[in-house]
Amino acid sequence: MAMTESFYVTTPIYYVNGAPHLGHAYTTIAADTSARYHRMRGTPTKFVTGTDEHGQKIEESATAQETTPKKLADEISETFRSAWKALGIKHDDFIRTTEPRHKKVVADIWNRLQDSGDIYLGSYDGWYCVGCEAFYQDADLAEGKKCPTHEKEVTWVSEPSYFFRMSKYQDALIKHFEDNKDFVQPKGYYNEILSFIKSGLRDLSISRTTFSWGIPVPNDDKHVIYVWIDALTNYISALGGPEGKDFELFWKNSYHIIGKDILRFHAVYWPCMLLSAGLPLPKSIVTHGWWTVGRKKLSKSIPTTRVDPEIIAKDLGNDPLRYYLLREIPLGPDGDFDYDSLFGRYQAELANDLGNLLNRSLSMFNKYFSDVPQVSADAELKAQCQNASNEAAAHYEAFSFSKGLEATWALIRNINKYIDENKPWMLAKSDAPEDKEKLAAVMMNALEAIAWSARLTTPVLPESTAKIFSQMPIADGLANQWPVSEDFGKQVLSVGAPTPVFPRIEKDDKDALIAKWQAHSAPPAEPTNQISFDDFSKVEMRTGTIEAAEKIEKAKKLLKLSVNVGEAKPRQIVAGIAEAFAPEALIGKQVIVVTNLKPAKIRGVESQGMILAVGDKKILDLATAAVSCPPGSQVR
Ligand code: ME8
Repeated sequence: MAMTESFYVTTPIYYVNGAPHLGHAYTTIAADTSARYHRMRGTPTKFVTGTDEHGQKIEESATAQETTPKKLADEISETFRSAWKALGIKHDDFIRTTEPRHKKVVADIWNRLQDSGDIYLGSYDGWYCVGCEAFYQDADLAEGKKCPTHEKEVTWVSEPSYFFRMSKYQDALIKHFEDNKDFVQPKGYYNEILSFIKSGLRDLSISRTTFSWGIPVPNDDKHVIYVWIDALTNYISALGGPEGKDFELFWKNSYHIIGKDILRFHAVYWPCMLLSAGLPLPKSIVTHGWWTVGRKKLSKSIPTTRVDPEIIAKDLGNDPLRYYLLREIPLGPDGDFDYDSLFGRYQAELANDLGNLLNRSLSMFNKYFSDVPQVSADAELKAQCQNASNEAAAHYEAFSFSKGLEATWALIRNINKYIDENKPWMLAKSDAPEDKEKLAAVMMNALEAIAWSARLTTPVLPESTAKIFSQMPIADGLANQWPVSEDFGKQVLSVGAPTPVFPRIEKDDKDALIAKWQAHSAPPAEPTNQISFDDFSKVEMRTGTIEAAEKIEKAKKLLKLSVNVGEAKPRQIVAGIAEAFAPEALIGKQVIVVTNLKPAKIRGVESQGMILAVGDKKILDLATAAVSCPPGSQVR
């Protein structure tokens, strides 16, 4: 991608059926990183995220939670907003599909499709997955009529529906793919979706009548607009619609970052809608894989695999989490989240390679100098810096964050090597004037290169570079600009005392953090001791009066009682209360008896019920009623 006059990046707008997890954070962090990079290049940038609030799925979630869809949407939309705030995401807009500014544009798009003669009324009979909010053909379904993504049974839908003539755009879309090889990236996803389009596009059902939580179809409010038509339109309603000023500036350079689960909607439905509406297509659909935990997809609906990005970031910092997610896997394939690799990268790459480089350089500098000396640039180190910038820039522009970081870390390792080879600590011991000069040159070149590499990491590590530049202030404005050749030698203004930006984490602390995060993310344990009401109501309890009590031979703890429970004959009950009560103290006492317990022999004596006692280890009293009741009164 050449330098552009604008940059527009979006995340999917997330469903408000559950709080954000690491997967949502990943997409949002990726978009945030590319927006930060383009802002550093001085490109007018817009980064939009938001929430997808209509549809059957949200209506059903609201009903299940005994609330209204709007209340649920307000509440969960806010959890996304606050998660992004906590994670230091700097979006320019947060769009909600329940906002009037969005609904207006959705109606406009519908009318454009209609004006193109692409909407007709019919009826839809087929499978629907509420989880995906998607229609499925028989051939698409997994065994047992299950949705391939959610592995939940799909439902049969039969209702009147408006249809969109998507089939009409098959050829135009294939041509667009062929003319724009980066329309979907990475390449694997491009090929997959192109062959899907070539296999034939069907018309799409674009309205529903069996629920009401959605945007009504213009002029036919018995129908609500299919939630994906509604949701996809957010990308242009956030720009003020096709007539908006932002649309003109940004749309031509628009990039949708999404997960592979929603590729078809973005790479097939959305471009066909835009073709029909007479609008240009987005520049590219940037598709990533799934984060898994123990190879299981993270999901709002399968809580065992929920990993909470906020708690990790709170304990470890936002930047280490960003670094791990963007460095660990290239954008495209799936990746398995692993706490050990998170800490491994933290320790080796952040604490050692970068953190320690900064620490030791600042300490040495402060030991040897009080002012920043003027020196000339080391040509080789400067060239390495420039190359790293070029490489990292190309990778960030191609959304290859992992490679961008790799190029930056190659530079960081070279700076470490530069220091090791030039041994400033040896130069400092020498009184020779040329060694003094060399010491100044080595230290200043190292610090310039550190400042440079910190600037290259800024899109991914914005909070850490701010800390670095508070210890080693650089010339005005440069911290927020992508470094260019003439900056080298003019960055570092002064050198303060080092404070570790990535403090080392000892093994015990690491283990404690992992245990804490795992406990936090585990689903609340299902209580195993619960019984149902039906179970409880099987127990029959009545009041009784003890008429006789005696010890049982050779059984220290047992008494044999005769208890009147309102029947023709008193019950014989064996009770383990001999250590708490003398037999004579019990005569006439009112107790509560379980009367439908199967008779059992205890030490050879039949027991025809059980009396209820109070106390943990030691018996403190026998359960009774506070008032005197006729024997046999029911206890409920
Ligand atoms: O699909 N790994 O919303 P959604 C990586 N509302 N990314 C993941 C992920 C995982 N395990 N799980 C989710 C919707 N994501 C629609 C979008 S857009 C017009 C409408 C991320 O809440 C990934 O970006 O189900 C995925 O595409 C998105 O969350 C789905 O979020």
